Amino acid sequence: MKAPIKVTITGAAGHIGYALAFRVASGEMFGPDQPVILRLLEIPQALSSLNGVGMELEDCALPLLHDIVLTDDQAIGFRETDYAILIGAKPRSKGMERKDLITENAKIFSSQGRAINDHASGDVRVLVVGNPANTNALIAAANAPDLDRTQFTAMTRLDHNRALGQLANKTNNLVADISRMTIWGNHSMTQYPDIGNCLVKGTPALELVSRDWAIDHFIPRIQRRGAEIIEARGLSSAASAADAVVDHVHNWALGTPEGDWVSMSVASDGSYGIPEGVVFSYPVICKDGSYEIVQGLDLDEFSQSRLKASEKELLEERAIIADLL
Ligand code: NAX
Repeated sequence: MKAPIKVTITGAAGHIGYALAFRVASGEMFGPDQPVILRLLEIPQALSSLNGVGMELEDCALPLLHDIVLTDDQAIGFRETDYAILIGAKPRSKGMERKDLITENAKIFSSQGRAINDHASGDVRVLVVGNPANTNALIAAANAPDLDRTQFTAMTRLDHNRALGQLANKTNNLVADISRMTIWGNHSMTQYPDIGNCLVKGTPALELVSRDWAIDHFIPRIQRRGAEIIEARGLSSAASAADAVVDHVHNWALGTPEGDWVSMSVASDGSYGIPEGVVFSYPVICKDGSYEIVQGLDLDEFSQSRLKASEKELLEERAIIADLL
């Protein structure tokens, strides 16, 4: 039997964490023959609730789950971990300014970046989900000097999957028929869901749907999908967010399908004119546990202006937390 993979989930008693832990433990993230050890990290006030999650995990009698660690101690939570999934974050409270949200969360992610640096496996891979996810990933990476910034990513896979769903509906196809979807930029309202390179059963998507539909309906719908879910459920996306975490890490660890790519927010290497280091969502191809940004895609004037808008927002966010970098 393979050696277990250690997976840390922060905020594991929260909505997304609760939806995620069972799926990781049942083998969906790393495959049906790969045991896992779960390290679930919470704040002290949530430990009772976290204990309940631990009990339920035990009660599932999952053969791949070799151990469960429940803790509010970062040194224990990140000890020798292979994958750190950072979900726990401060929610935006009523009347809170965006700047305050960024500053509050910056404290959490700088501290977790240091703890990952000091305690995790040297080969750890980090996925930041807690918002503002891209800037939190930048902060965590900046506080982990012994690790490479390519080990830190942020999640735009939920946006990517939402985009696949909407295009499949519109063209009366299955999501499995669609390839080369791209989310560019920040996980925020400035993100740019781009079907310019998409293929539907091998046909360019823009031969099947109009550019006007993409601009007037598709893009704003993906950008606002989170709000649409909250309006309908009275709660934010949790199951679909957990599903996107499974997809993101699964592809990163085990590779993307031949001929396709996925969207991941990664440290820019200057690709497509984005300043180096900014954590920006790109189309990426994953293989053997690493990723490469897809190069050479044509971006028309409209697309370039969308990338610039997201870049501007990310640079503004970076300026707010510059003292932590
Ligand atoms: P919840 O409020 O249900 O859960 C958050 C959990 O994190 C709580 O149990 C809390 O005790 C814990 N927590 C807070 N600070 C912590 C810390 N320092 N260490 C460990 N645990 C800590 O929120 P939930 O709905 O699960 O959402 C979590 C985060 O995901 C939010 O920031 C949310 O905005 C973000 N999202 C990001 C998405 C993305 O695509 N990148 C999509 C979904 C989601 O909106």
